[in-house]
Amino acid sequence: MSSLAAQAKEVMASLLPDDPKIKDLKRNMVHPTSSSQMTTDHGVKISDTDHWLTVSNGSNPGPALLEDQIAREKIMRFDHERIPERVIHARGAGAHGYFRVFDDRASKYTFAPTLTDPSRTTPIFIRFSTVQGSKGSADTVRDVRGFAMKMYTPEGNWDIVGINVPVFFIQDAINFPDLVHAMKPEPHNEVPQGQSAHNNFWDYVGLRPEAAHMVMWAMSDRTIPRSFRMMQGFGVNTFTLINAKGERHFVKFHYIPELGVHSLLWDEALKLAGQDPDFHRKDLEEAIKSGCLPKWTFAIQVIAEKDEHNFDFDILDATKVWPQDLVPLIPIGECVLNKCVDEFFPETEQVAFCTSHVVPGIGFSNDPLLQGRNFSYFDTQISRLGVNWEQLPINRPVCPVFNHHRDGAMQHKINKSTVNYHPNREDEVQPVPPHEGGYTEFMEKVIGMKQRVRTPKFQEHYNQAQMFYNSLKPHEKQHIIEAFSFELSHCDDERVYKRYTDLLNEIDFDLAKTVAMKVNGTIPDAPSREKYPKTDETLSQLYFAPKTPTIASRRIAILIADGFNMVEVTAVRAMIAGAKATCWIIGPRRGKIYSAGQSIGIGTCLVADHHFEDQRSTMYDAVYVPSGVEHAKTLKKTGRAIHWIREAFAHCKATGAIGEGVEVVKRALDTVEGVQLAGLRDDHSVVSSYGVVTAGKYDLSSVLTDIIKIAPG
Ligand code: HDE
Repeated sequence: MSSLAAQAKEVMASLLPDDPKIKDLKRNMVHPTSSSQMTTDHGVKISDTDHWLTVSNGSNPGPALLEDQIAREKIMRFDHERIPERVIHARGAGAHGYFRVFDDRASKYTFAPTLTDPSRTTPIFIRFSTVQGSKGSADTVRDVRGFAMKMYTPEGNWDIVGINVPVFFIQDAINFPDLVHAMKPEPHNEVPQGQSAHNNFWDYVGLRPEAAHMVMWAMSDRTIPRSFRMMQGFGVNTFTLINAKGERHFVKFHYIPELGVHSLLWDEALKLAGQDPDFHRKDLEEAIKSGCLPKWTFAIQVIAEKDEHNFDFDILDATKVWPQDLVPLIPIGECVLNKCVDEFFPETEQVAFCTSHVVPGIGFSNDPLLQGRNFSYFDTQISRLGVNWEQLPINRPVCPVFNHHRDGAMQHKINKSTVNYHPNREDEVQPVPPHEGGYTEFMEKVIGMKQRVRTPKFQEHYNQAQMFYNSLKPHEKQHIIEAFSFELSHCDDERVYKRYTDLLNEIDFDLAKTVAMKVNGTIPDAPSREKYPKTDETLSQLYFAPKTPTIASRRIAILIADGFNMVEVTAVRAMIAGAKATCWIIGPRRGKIYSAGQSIGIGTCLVADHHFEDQRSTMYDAVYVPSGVEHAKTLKKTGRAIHWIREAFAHCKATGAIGEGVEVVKRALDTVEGVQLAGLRDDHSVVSSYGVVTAGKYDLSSVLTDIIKIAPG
């Protein structure tokens, strides 16, 4: 077992025994072994599972008999394996973990012990998802990612059903079915899958300008994340916190990834969607299993009730962020994922979230999107999983559940009681007063006329879209321009792409002009409105880069062929492991690759994990080519190996080479202007150009020193 895996096992072992949710799930676990005997669902042992009962003369097959209850059961169970996939967020991956607060700093705002008691470790389950694509679509498509967390608290389950951007497309829940219909594959031909690049989506958002801000986020690098582990998370809607004095604050929830926020390039994302459609779910599993536990700081933004109207936007409008210079982030705790699911369907597929599931100390606001969500989630779980969905192992709370709800499909509880109503003569199952922990709504004075209305501040749509764009770095802006150019070029209805390029001019003149020129849209003559002056540096994903740069959990490919330098590769691998990255040997074939000075078939070798064709540079974060005369000669002649290096370079990945390896990299990049590689030299100096790091030589003594310094144990 690798040292990282051992470390991970240790971390998990230290955490899991006390984890009440994992203990709870164990009640339903079955552990089949080689001595487990096969039975029907009603428990009768089965002697033959391979041959349908037939009438046969022994030499020709005869008719199959319907009386074969064993075959019938097997086929019928299979026929009914599928349940409806989620109407949106169908494709996802999840993991278990825990949440802890640093101290009681949030007690100023809430009395919820989960957010205030540092001695408490709350089990969590997080499911990440894409939105548009169906269950079998690819992971790396351009799409917002779901970021839904269930906390199993002693006061009941609390779900924060968030995403990886801070705003949403619409303000009022009544528009949601239209939005989703427009975004999903078109009704006449069910095209496209896992993409928003089509007429209906751009038609809808062009006619609904409140979507402008979120569309900017959707076209940014945020929607092509490198990993679920490298995404920020946002609760988006405005909730409320209630403290022990009965005071209420508005709150937004945030997650900040320990590893920083990182994205793929669009070309990588496109290629990965075909080369490895499971890239993100595999990444999550690989990180947890190798001991690089995904971790986020959990933070809140709070606004006192009295300050609700002090902003130029409505704080209950989900298309707006609360700029952090006005409402600072308060880090209060951390979320860590430490256990992969044991079986996908009962855990990741059956987990079901509800925004309406909050615990005492946390409440809702009049955010019109949230109000609608509070209805929709419970409702959709009934159609997906049945009315007793909260009894499913992954969804059931770790605290006692008693009430007078009864029956329904798949009821698992057997209430030993003669009464199932309240009040009852036995005083059984009574409501709990607030001071003993019963949930109570905040008393709020509400005066108004019953009407369908969008209040004035909800009618301003472009200020924050501009603020977002103007807060980005030049390369982030360039990526947005390219994303719009890609998406609108996929729309072939002139009304659609012309209207959207018109709308872009409300956000930025240059953006609108450049995109319009690219997609044959409406080229503006002048900006259609004044620039909104505000910027917020925290909107750029670079803002959340870790203070100390790290390669932890990154995937590094070492390209080798027979004749490579074993001592050097051993040293580099040890260094990579020491830095908690993972290292993969890629060679001309999977299996043994022999080092310099060895005859092929005998002597020291490394086992290549993959060959150049079965994996691509897109699946790795960096590439390294060691020294070795024969090895370099082979790689220089191998088109796919040369392509690996070129492609990695084009995707701005770090590329390293030593000794003769430099010649290989030079060969790959010889047509790239501006990249001057040092080539073979006698010294040990390191030269870096455009992310390509080369060294003339790596001498044995320093290699050994490095191994000793880094090798674990
Ligand atoms: Fe959802 N959303 N949503 N949504 N949503 C669902 O519930 C809905 C919204 C989000 O991993 C559905 O169980 C309405 C905002 C995530 O299981 C459904 C409205 C945000 C997930 C539903 C919204 C989200 C869902 C489909 C507008 C970000 C996946 C399956 C009022 C803050 C959760 C399901 C998982 C799933 C309804 C808007 C996030 C139909 C009506 C805003 C992460 O109930």
